[in-house]
Order: sequence, then C-alpha cells, then structure tokens
Amino acid sequence: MNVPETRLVAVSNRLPIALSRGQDGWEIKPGSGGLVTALAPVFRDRGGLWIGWPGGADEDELKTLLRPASQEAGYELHPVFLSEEEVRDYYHGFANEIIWPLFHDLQTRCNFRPSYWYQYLKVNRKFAEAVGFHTRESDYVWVHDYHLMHVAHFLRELGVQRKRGFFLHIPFPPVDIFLKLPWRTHILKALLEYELVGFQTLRDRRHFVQCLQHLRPEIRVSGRGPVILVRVGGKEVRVGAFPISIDFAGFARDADARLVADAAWYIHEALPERQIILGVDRLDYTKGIPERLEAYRDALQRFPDLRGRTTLVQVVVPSRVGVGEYQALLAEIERLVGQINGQFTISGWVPIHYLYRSLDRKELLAYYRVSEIALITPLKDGMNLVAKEYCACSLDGNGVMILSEFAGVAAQLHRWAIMVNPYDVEGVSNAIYRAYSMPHEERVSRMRRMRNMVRRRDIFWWVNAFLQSAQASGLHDFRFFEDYIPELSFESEV
Ligand code: ADQ
Repeated sequence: MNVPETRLVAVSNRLPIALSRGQDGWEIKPGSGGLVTALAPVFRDRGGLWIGWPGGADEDELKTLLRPASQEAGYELHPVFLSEEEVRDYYHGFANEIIWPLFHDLQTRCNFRPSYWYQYLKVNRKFAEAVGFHTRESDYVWVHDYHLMHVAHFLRELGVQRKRGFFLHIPFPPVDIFLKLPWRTHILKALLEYELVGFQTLRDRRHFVQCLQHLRPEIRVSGRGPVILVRVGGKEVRVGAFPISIDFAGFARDADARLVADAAWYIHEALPERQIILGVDRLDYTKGIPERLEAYRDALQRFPDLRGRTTLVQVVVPSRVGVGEYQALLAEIERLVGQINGQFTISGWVPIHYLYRSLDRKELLAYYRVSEIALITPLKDGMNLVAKEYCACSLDGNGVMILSEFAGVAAQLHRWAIMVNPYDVEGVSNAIYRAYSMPHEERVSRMRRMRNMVRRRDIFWWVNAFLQSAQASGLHDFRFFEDYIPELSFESEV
C-alpha cells in the first residue's frame, strides 16, 4: 500500500533548532533530544512543515534567521512565540512539573498548580491557531508529545478541519497513577479528538485503554494487534503502538567514517586494556544515573577483577538547567562520582570518566563504537534512542547491552540484552560482571540480532507505520506490521 504524498506537518513544543547568542547576534544550530534525532532525517528526506516554539530570541530577528535555516534543513520551519509567563507555567510548570513526572510514575514530584493548567490550555490554543493559519486541508497534521495533547481539541473549536494524529513520546502511566491528575477526564477527551493516537509500546497503549475504560465506561474497543479501534460518542479513534527508532543506516555509515574511527582509536588508546562501560543520558531524574553509579560502585566492591580492567564513561547532557530539582540531581551525580573515584582510584586507573556536556556527533559515535558495554538503566523511559544508536554504531558487533526493563526499547531488545531492574543495585552490579565476562561469540551473536531488529524497524519504518495506520481504510490493512506482535511478547511478562 502506498501512502499518498500529502504534505507532512509536525507540531511539537520545540522547533528542531537550538538558538544561541553569538558575537554577531543569534545563531542557529540543530536541536538535540530524542524527538529531533528521530524526526529530522524524515523531514530532510520528504520535506514538509514543522511548527514549534523556537526558544528565546527576538521575533523579527528570528524570522529572518529561519528562512535560511529552513532552506538548509530542506523543510519549512514556522515559529510559535511564547511569552515569559507562558514558558514558565505551560512549559516549566504543566509539562515539566506535572505531566513529565506523573507519566514516569513519579507522582511525588508533581506540582498540580491550577494556573499551570490554564496556561497549558492557552498555549495549546495558540498552537492550534498557528496550525489553522499555516496549513491547508490536504495536509497531514502530526502533533507530538505531552505538551500539546489539546491541539486537536482546539482545532475542532476553531472549526479547522485537518487529518490529524498524535504521538506520545513518553510512557503512558497505569490507571492508579493517571487518576491523580486533576484534569484527567479533559486530557482523555482531548486525545480522542485525534483520528489516530500512537504510543511507544503495547504496554502504554494498554494503560491508555484501561484509563478510558475506567473514566469513560461507555467506550467500545475492537480489533487486536498493533492498531485497535476505540468507539466513543459516535466517533472512531485508532489507537496504536509504534516503537520509535533511528536512522539506522545513517548512524552506521557515520560511525564507519574515518574521523569517527580515529576518535574511537584515541579514546581506547587513552584507556588501554580495559572494557569501556558507557552511560549516555540527558540530565534527568528518570534516567537512573545515581542508581547506576551505585551499581558500579557495588560491582567494583564485589568483583575486584573489574578494578583496573573497566572504566565507566558517563556522559551527561545538560538539560533543564534552570530548574532546582535538576541542579540537585547534578550535585548528587557529581558527589557520587567524586566519592567512587576517591574510593577506588589507583595510580594509572580512574574508575569513572564523567563528561557533563553535549557531545558533537563525531565524539558521540566514537564513544558508541568503542564501548564494549552499554549501561542503559532508566527508571522509566518512553523508548530510549541511545540503546538503538549504540546498536547501529557497534560495527564490530562486540558490544553488550545492559538494559532496564522499564525502557520502552526493552519490548524489542529484551531477548538479546541483559535485562535489569534499575532499582536493584546488586542486580545491575551482577549484570555488569556478567557483561564483562561474556564470551566473544555470545556477544557477537546477541549484538547481531539487536542490530537486525533496529535495522528492520528504523525511523522510516516508524513513520510509514504511523502514516499508513492513519490512512488505511480498515484495520485489516496493516501488512507493514508482519511479525510485529511476537517481538513485543515481553510486555505481557512485565
Ligand atoms: P529523550 O528523553 O531526550 O527523548 P532519548 O530517547 O534517550 O531520550 O534520546 C536522547 C537523544 O539525545 C539521543 O538521540 C542521543 O543521541 C542524544 N544525545 C544523548 N547524549 C548526547 C550528547 N552527550 N551529546 C549530544 N547528543 C546526545 C524522549 C523520550 C524517550 C524517547 C524519545 C523519542 O524521553 O523515551 O525515546 O523522546 O521518542
């Protein structure tokens, strides 16, 4: 089945660019984060329009900057400007202090302040107005993530008719947690204004349907498989599980480049005769960084062979730096790194190399390529693209992955990664020792299978799966999902 070439319009909180103030005014660079890494290659490939908040910057100055940036990117960028108050209450407040922690099962971190909710609605309306203004009826409007769940609701209020879908990049929580949200019924109702709602995993989708069944008992659910149908109030909404991915071929090609190979060689030369264990995360309390450091400490204590023969390289990408909680997390990580290094360092060997900065692509790929073990232990994660990037860049196929069972990517890779509960310090520590001791043939065989999975289910597959689900005439029409369900069987075991 071919997807007709309609113009694709992405709507997300942030535009896929980062602005910084240089000597000659504002400068534009590509943005970072999971959503941008995933979607930018697709838009580069097929063009389209991206609507989002550009971050700071003066409106007029930005408009002139965006024109060349759009040309360079290969697709149009349209900014939605936000006031300081909107940024504070909608973005820092509603998105970061309510939905982010709640949907990651950390309700004690939530601050359910009513003013956050009102600004969230106001900003969602603003985005809907921008969509109405800058799109045409034949476009497909694809709204991304928890910041913008109400865009379709306001499109309807404004009388703007567009084909529209929504994808949630973070997990959807179980009923007992979702019920704590004061605006739970409004959010569910707003999501049902989309024609297709996509989640990362079957587990997230199951949670969503259970919430619907609890709060809207009149709904009817039909179909089996990756996309099902929810009927409510005379409306039909498709609800699916679509594990997001990466441009596998692009990562593998770039990892093979001379510059990356040289950088990888230098990294290993500086850390000779030892296995590199890699952690790469945005600074966030959901990523389980302190728990991971404790596990490595435990491993060094209980398995003395690891001393001098392993190095943990922990890369932390600055994120939400203005927020107090994130400052406290940073201090905690730095305290632990200092303590563990103080405890175990001997002449010629430091156990943890800690990098607190964003890496350029060459450096990041070199670390992926050179590391014998990836330690991916979020407490909860929608997907986790780092896991997929690590597979794509593991060119000699010798990498072992230690993976949290609470990362969405576990549904696809659990058979070949070493699975752990990230809260279980001794369990993770045992897994580190097991990975360190794993024979070469077993490593290669596991990594080959993981690479195959990520290669087959790459970002282009993901976009097609979503768009075909949006446009298929009936639920029987999902041939692109062949052999999809068995891969997710782990879900029923969690
Ligand atoms: P994130 O929480 O941002 O995304 P993740 O999926 O791990 O998490 O993506 C992080 C991205 O940042 C990766 O593409 C990685 O390459 C990049 N990155 C990491 N370290 C970097 C560094 N030091 N320098 C530069 N870039 C770095 C959200 C959800 C995830 C979901 C994605 C996509 O929280 O669960 O997988 O969206 O849906």
